[in-house]
Amino acid sequence: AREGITLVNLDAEGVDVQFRRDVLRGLGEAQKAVPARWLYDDRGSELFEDITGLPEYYPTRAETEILRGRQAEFRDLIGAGRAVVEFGSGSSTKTPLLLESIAPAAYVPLDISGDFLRAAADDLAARFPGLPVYPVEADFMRAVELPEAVTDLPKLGFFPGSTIGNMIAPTAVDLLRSMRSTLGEGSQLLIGMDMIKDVATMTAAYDDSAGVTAAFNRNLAERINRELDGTIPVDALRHVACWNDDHARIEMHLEATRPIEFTVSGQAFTMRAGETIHTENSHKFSRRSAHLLLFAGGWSTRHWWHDSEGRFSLVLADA
Ligand code: AVJ
Repeated sequence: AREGITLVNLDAEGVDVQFRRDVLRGLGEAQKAVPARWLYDDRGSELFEDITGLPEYYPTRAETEILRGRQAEFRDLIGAGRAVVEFGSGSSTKTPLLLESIAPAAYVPLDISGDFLRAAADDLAARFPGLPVYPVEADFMRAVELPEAVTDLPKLGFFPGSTIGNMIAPTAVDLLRSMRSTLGEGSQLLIGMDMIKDVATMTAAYDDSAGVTAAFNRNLAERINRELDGTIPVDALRHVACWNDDHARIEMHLEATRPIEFTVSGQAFTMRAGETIHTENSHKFSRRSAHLLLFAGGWSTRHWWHDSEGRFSLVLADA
């Protein structure tokens, strides 16, 4: 982490001030909305892990299929000896598949949460004895100074999971540009992007029959009640996942099933029946829109891989 930057800011009562600010501001807007990052507390991260195993949630399986099936091609196009810089603390299945295919010189996971980061880094170091691992606690939405040990190595950025799809275009472009400054001239980026497909498949992935995604979404309201002294009647909030065709994205909302009133940190709010809180966007891409977004962010696409059903892409791009 860079000096002088506090990643999590707690007030005297131990309340995350950024969380409170985002929630109070977001609930005050005409279309109520809370930034999606707040879905991922411990419980939310646990529920997301469960989501990745659901029959309807194809992205994780599709991306893993590519990482498993194309290892020889990664070796040819990326080559050995790079420092792999992962944006996010890494997944126990995806990251090893990449590392074992390209024989990197170092692994640098970047994450805003030190706890997840260190756990994932220890895990990885144990699986790859001899691979130097340099975890960096940082907000990768801004340019990050990498450890000195990797400055002279060529870099490969790794950003799987179509996490880029959570951002609206201007934020995504800012991030891609930050990644480019973090990684430097001559670097490569391997990025997962979920593709536009039939609406039923996309919608089902965010509205599973077991109700795990609904629990994940509702956990945000529970978290507000837990951490911000909220009185939201969570039982009056229904999980909604819908396709927004103009923006090519799945949106998650929490919809009031009846008129409700509640307080958060002492501030009063009301919702009409049918009114929603917008909780997440998950943008889907065509080859053209993906190429355009990457290009706007300073990256030229070099190679595309997709799974056997054409649902998900891994894109290799050059700085
Ligand atoms: C982890 C952000 C990529 O958008 O598909 C899954 C999150 N939300 N189900 C996605 C998510 C609901 C996921 N990302």
